[in-house]
Order: sequence, then C-alpha cells, then structure tokens
Amino acid sequence: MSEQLKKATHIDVDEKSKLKDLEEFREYPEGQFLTTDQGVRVSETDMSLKAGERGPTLLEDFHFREKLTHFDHERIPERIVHARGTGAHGYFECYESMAEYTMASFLQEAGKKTPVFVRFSTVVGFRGSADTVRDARGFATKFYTEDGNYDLVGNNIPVFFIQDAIKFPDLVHSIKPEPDDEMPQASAAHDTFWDFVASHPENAHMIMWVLSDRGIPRSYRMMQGFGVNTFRFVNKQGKGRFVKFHWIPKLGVHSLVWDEAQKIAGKDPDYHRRDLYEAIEEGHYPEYELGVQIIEEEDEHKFDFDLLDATKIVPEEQVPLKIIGKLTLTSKPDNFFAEVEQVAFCPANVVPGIDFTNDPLLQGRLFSYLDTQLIRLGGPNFHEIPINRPLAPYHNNQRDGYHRMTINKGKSAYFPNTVGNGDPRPASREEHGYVHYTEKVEGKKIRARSDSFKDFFSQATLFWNSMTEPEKEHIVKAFHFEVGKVKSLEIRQRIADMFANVDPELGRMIAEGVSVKVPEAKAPQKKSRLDKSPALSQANKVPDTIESRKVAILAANGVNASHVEQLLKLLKEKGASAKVVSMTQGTLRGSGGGEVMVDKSYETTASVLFDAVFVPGGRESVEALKSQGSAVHFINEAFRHCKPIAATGEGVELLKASSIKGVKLSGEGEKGLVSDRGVVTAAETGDFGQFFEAFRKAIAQHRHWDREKKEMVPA
Ligand code: HDD
Repeated sequence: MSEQLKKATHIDVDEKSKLKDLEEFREYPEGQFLTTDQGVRVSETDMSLKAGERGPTLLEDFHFREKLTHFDHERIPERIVHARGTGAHGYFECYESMAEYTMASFLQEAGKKTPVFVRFSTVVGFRGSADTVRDARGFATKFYTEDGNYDLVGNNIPVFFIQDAIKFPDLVHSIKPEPDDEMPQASAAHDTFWDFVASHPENAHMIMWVLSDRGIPRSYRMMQGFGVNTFRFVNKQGKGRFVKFHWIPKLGVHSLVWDEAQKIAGKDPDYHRRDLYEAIEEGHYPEYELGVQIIEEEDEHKFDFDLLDATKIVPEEQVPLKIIGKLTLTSKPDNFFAEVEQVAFCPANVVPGIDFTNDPLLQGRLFSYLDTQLIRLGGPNFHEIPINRPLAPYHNNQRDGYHRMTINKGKSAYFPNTVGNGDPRPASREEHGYVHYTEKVEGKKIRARSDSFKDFFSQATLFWNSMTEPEKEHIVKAFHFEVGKVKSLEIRQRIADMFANVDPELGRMIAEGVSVKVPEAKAPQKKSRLDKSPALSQANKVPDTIESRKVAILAANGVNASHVEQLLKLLKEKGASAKVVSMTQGTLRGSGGGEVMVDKSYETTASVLFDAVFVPGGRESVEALKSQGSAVHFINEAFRHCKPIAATGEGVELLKASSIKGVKLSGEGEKGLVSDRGVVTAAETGDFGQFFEAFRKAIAQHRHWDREKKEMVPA
C-alpha cells in the first residue's frame, strides 16, 4: 500500500472519536452577542422596525424577517414509523476477536472500542405520543467504525409481523390511526389492525410477542434488542456464515403492567426518555451485551423453519448465543433535533465483513430507509449532517443537491478519469473495499412464497408454551383489551379462530373475553421441534441487582428519620435511590428529632413512577398517612401492580389500613421480619440490615406475580 493510500484509509477510532467529531458543530451561547444568521450583531429583538410608533412593520427589517422565516420552517416530517424516540451516545467494546467469522473492523480485537449512537423508539405513535404504549420498541445502533458506518437497526422483539417487505405499507396503514378520524393514537386496539391480522396468519408469532410483557418494557435499559433479519458474517477468506444479532441488557428484562403503563402515559408521557437520561446523568450507564448466533451455510436447511423467514426465531437451545461484546451508553445528546431527530439509520449501511441474506423483508428494507430519509431530511446530502457523518473519510463522485456542505476540489467528478489522476479509486478487498458476498442465486422471476415460509403457527405455539402462568395470563388480558376494542364482532371471531391454531385453550380464552363463539379445537398444523424454549420467558432472565431502581418513601411529620436515613444509605450502596413522598413538599419533622426533606408531593408523583414503596415507622407520621387517601391509594396501587412494598415499625399499620390482602404481615403473631411475596414488614425492626436485605431481594425480583391471582385490590 502506498504511503498516500495508507494515509487516506487509516484512521484511529476510539470510544470518544464521534463526540470529538461533533465538537466542530457545537454552538456555545455563553458570553456571546445575539447575531443574525449572517453574524451581524442585533441591537434590538423585541420590537419590529415600524414606520412610526403605531405604524406598519417595514419589509427592510431583515432581523424580523429572518427570525420569522426560520421559525416558519422549523418542522420536518416525522418518521413514518418509529416517530417517537430518544437517543444516546456510547461505545461498543469487543470482548474477543471475531476474525475467524468476520472482517468487520470493530470486531477484530478484544478491547477495541468503537463509538456508537443508539436511538430507541416506539413504532406506531406520532412524535408527541406517550412512551409507555403497547408496541414493539426500536433499538437502532450506528457504529462509527474505521471502515465506515454500520447500522444495526433492530427491535426489542426478535420476529416481525410480515415476511415480505411489499406488505409493509399495508401493515403500517392498518395499525396507524384510522384514516377518517385519525384515531386511536399510538395503539393497535382498533378494527383496521385486527382486520389485517386476521387476514395474515403470518402475524401470529409477532402478535404473541407484542401482547406479552415485551410490549410494555419498564425501561429502554431493561429490554433486549434483536437484529430480527438473518444477516451474514464474511471473513477475510470470503467465507460466509449466517448470523443473528441479540442485545442483552445487563439489568435484566423487565416490564410494566398494563394498567400501570396506561396510567404512566398520562402522569409522565416521557417516562422512558426521562428514565434513560436520568440513568445516564446519575452514572448508571445502560449496558447491553452483544450476542450472536452463528450458523454454517451447510446447516441452512437443517431447521424446521426457513432462516430467511423474519417471522421465525432461531431458538437459543438449538444455536446458543455467543457473547462477543458490550454496548455502554454514556452521554445524552446535546441537542435533540440535531442528533436524535436527524439521525438516519439504514440496514443497508454495512461494512466489510457484514452482508445481507435473501430474506425478502430485509431486501425491501435495504431500499426503504434511504428512500424515506430523502423526504424526511430533504435531499441526498443527509449523510453530511454531523450525527450521520462517518468517521471514516468519504470521497466519491456524487455531487451537488440541496444543502451540500462538502467542497469537492478538482475538475473530475467521474470515473475513470485521467485529469484527476484516477482518484478517488476503488479499493481492493485487502484495502478494505466492500466486496459483496458471491452467493450463487438462480431461479425464475416469480411472485410467490416458498413453501418453507408457510408454517405460521408452530413458533407462536412454542412462544406460548414457553411462558410462565402469569405471563400467559398477561397475554390473554392483552387480547381482551386489544380485540375487545374492535367494534366488528366478525373480526373478533376471526381473531379467536386464528389464535385457536396457536393453542385451542388460548382461542377459547380470547373468545370468552370478547363475547364471540369459542372456536372448535383443531389439530396443530405443524409442531415445532422444541416443546419449550426457556430463553423466551422473561421470568428466566432476572439478575440479582437493584441498580437504578427507584423507591418511594411515604412519610409525614413525626416520621422515624433514622429508618429513612438507613434505607437511603443502603439503597445508595446498591446503586438504587429513593424519593420521600408526602402531602406537600418541604421539610418533615423527625420523631426523635432531625429533619427529612420531601422530594415529591402526591400531586407531582404517583406509585406508578416507582419500582417499590417503603413506609417507615413513626406513630404521628403513620396516623397522618392512614387518614390520607393519597397515601392509602399509593399502597393499594403498588400492591395491585405487584410491586415490592416494605414497612417498619408503625409503618406496618398503614399496610393494614390499606386494601391489600392475601399476604402475611409482621405483627400478626410474628413481630419480627416477615417477607411474603414481595411484602416485607418488620413491626419490631431489630436488625435493619437484615430487613433491608429482604427488601432488596424483593426489589431485584421486580414484580411478584404470585400476588396477581388474588382478587384485585381497588386502585
Ligand atoms: Fe423499519 C424505521 C426497525 C421492518 C421501513 N425501522 C425503523 C426504525 C427501526 C426499525 C428501529 C427506527 C430507526 C430510527 O430510530 O431512526 N424495521 C425495523 C425492524 C424491522 C423493520 C427490526 C423488521 C425486521 N422497516 C421494516 C420494513 C420496512 C421498514 C419491512 C419497509 C419495507 N423502517 C422503515 C422506514 C423507517 C423505519 C419507513 C421509518 C423512519 C426511517 O426508516 O428512518 O424506512
């Protein structure tokens, strides 16, 4: 390689490179004069230039015209899907060299760090819709690698609704608000969507996932991500292998409950966005490991499904995950529009070592993303927008177009050329030129679907069979909500009939909940080779950590300040935090002296915004709480949502005064520590450390579904 070429191709990328690259574009207003866009200092910005104090505004007021014109043009089209989202910067660290499988530069050495930008999103809602709606979540990652940008544009669900991209506009038109009245917002619970589902049995598997707890994640930091489509790894020798990508959150996979999700949508529509940014600000950097399932080409046809069918998973029990690195999100964007709104992902953005397969959903995606950016970002130069610019240098003969920033030097804009010395010139594979995988393809031009794509139910059944009882119950309730909102009884019937193919019992339960006829039991059309895949159940993915969980402490004047203090200290040691919630904001008097600062009043928060609740002792405080409807409701609601609840000393009496039932409380015979299905109480506290450990375990468990069976408490 010539010295000149080496210089042209070699860049050093580290985890901070992209943030440094963006610095060139940051604007700092501190200590600056207000100017026009032309850099002219403005002397007056509150009054337009007029002909006389009461006269008309003059056209020559260039500052007024510029200010208004820019404002009038501030909006750009929102994304057709995934409009509502949030993003963060971070880096990816490779654990071990993957050179045997891929030449992707960011996977070549252990310890190699590559900067990334990640955007999380809901799919259906408009840009201003609520975060906690039932939906799939987008998980899109842009790796700024030495060899160019690589985009892994995934979701938190490993399969998709449809098998062929030509159906995407139909799918999206059916799930978006109905065209006559633009209702409902950010919801699939309406006739057109379920009409679409009933006509497309290939939806069955994805619907099972969306209606499971996966459709209402607790946090973007507590959900998995999946590349969904099957991709290809290609190594230096040109050998290809199929690959499936998985992101696995270090905090485990956790969800909300549906009643809670709906309430949060009103109390804090920015819940997931806030959660992500607060966690980053507090130093709880979200972490996800990257797992891959690698499949030899010779094994392509060894499965009981087609690897090219995006409605299928490759069960981890059949092809285990290999964990190859970790993503850490370390900083918020500086400007939401410039970074999160303008970032443009595209599954066709690949780097040498990563290639496509003939998955017909993926093939269509390769076209659609670039196409949509042309209208959304207003022209072909959106790759020059700072957040989209690769760190790898780019040189080509593409020219001009709206908002061109690059000043291309030289006379030639064509290839081959002699006037420009032949540059820029194509690179060989050794020089990191992208060489498409040489796959043999033959066939007739035909609009058809392979028979291997026609098994619609076996993996939906596998998913259903892999759920725990509470998870199954949540799915059935979600069907009752979604399909129960469908006005057409005929569509409801078609859905019950369709899902009887997944499991006759499921079909029966759906039918009974939405007042249609119980479908006749049918023999399964095709069975999956596995009866169960334990990897599919969230219940099997609960790590023992309470990092970044939020606890509410209910208190009033006369609270046992020492219990509050001890809890705060111990939570902090475990990376969790708490907020004191009371009738009004201000300072509370402690029972034995001392003061407790109130963080939130019942007006400014709610139990749905916390992971757990603690009621400290203090006779006067607890008597006051018992008479406050908001405090009792707080406990009832947290109990109904199966959250951990703890109380010490007199605090236990608030629990007794609430509507919670079916759990054993301290003081009923036993005055010491009692821990029963997530309710941890100690009427006589004794060892606070021991009490805390029981509470900590209950929080790590996240939700205590075994309480759900009990008759619902009013909340
Ligand atoms: Fe898509 C956005 C994920 C199928 C067409 N998609 C978009 C985003 C994510 C996904 C995460 C948001 C990116 C961002 O944050 O800016 N999409 C998926 C997954 C799919 C999928 C995991 C199934 C494997 N998508 C899919 C198909 C088509 C599209 C089949 C069209 C043929 N997707 C788009 C789009 C969007 C988009 C219209 C809207 C905004 C954008 O691209 O930039 O082009």
